[in-house]
Amino acid sequence: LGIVTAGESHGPALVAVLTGLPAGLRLDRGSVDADLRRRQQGYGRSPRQQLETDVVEVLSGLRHARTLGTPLTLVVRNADHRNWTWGMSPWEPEGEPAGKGTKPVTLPRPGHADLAGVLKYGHADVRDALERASARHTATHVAAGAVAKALLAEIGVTVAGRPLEVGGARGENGMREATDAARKDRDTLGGIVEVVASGCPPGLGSYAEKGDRLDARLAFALMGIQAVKGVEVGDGFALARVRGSEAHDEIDPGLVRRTNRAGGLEAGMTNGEPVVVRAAMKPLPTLMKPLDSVDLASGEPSQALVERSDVQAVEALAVVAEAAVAWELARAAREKFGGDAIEDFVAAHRAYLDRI
Ligand code: EPS
Repeated sequence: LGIVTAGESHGPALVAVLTGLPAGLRLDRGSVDADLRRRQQGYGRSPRQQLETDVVEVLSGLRHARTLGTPLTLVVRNADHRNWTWGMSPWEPEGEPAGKGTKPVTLPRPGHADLAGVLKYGHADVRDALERASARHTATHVAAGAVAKALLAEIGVTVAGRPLEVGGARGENGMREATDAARKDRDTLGGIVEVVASGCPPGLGSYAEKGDRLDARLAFALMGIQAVKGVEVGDGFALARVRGSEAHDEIDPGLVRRTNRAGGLEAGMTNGEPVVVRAAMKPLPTLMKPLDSVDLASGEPSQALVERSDVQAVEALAVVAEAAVAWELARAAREKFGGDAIEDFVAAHRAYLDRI
């Protein structure tokens, strides 16, 4: 499976092109849109989410809700673009400047792509960096993740993400209280999410090479999400503090494990237990009470850009992380079971289970 995404946060649309899907996979539009909606919800989200009602459009690769085995093109439009038609015009804008994005941004936010982005690419306007770096484009990865989950469902694999902590607080009420307190202080928060994949057969991924290891690939997939600063597989860092006798998952007859400290992954392969991974998100870098920065136009000390922002987006991250894990597992399953046609994929999975 391959994926290429494109699109700016306030441009006309976000796009994903998915390659390598078996033909004949049934997709349900409602399920894709439901995941897009889940990503937009969550306590502490930005007012931007009231402007957007993300839905998927398909431009290629699908006929009568079944994949054709050809590139599947998914589009999510940015409703907010109507306020940025001059500011984000792909071509030389026509007429007088109007709407948003008409003045260059020169106040980089610590923690965002702003400073390194303009230095790297030689942009004069921070907007030229922040638009693509924005977590808005996680919408396309969530749509792709919904497709991956449909493929995984064919072999009985389910993937679910959930928030564990917001700003160090646990439990629904604790997370809300922490969010309210940060909002009141015009500050932002991060948090921790967990994704569990059940029904994975043993042997997805491989120890043959670094790049084949599924734990490494899942870490890559999660670290690639905006604002993620840490990834843990199973008991992760805690395993470094216990003895071997308390760290490993002993094997019972029937080849089941008494514990799952490894998070379902040994030597870069699934071992038949649920895959458990966690991702840590830093606090969002757009603060209503801005951090110190430098005005790139004058070189003088100043304060960072203040725009509307989420207080926290940890629930959104849970959905995005679920999609990332689903995508990587679907990729590993497609490598293991092949399948130009969905029937071949399912039959190879069944034959493998019979063998083991
Ligand atoms: C984001 C900044 C905000 C967020 C955005 C990610 O956008 P805006 O500048 O338009 O208010 O709302 O996330 C989304 C739009 C989304 O759909 O998740 C950023 O800088 O990363």
